[in-house]
Amino acid sequence: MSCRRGALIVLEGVDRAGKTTQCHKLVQALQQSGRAAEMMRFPDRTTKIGKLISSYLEKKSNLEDHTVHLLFSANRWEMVPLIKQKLEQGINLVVDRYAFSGVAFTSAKPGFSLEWCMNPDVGLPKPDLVMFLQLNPNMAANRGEYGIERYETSAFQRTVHQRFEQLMQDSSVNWKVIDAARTIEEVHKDIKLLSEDIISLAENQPVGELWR
Ligand code: NYM
Repeated sequence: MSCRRGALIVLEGVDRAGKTTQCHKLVQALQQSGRAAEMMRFPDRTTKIGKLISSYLEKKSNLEDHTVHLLFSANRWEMVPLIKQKLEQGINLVVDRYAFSGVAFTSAKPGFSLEWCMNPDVGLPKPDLVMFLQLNPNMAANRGEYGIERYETSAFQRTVHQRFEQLMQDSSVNWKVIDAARTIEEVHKDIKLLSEDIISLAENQPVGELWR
């Protein structure tokens, strides 16, 4: 492989933390500075599996809790060939949610351990950087009414936040916590700097395997 690989950069956080806005701004900023960059998001609702997930989230269908967890994971695995291909082509991928959301949301349901939830995602391409947009769930709720999709309640989001805190104790993942309570531009500045640093570091290293 002659060309330098792209970096896999993930943004995580509870709903309303501003992930999607920041992903778009980061892709734009990287492109403007002459770097190849593309955005991806999970769930990717456009695939067959993604459509099942979307219908579940919109409460148009019911799925058993383990089953939907595995579908979210399968929705990431089905994108792995594309992820690897883009990274090898030198394209930096900015990803809106990844396996961490998968684990945080399912393990917020009763009876699901972190360990069980992590298993299906073990071995996914490992992000070079995971930025957690930290926003206390009360502030997130103040950003306006939650939507009508599944999981969009303050109580559930508080538990999700606790699960993210547990996941962030794992030092095998390159977590960076970003204070998301500031203005869009302030948050963006931090995200851009951290991303530029990791892009330079990652280009000479192979892509790792998550949680392995
Ligand atoms: N979600 C997202 C999960 O429950 N498991 C996952 O693996 C992923 C990636 O889907 N409330 C949840 C978190 C969100 C919802 O996300 C849809 P978005 O970013 O609103 O489309």
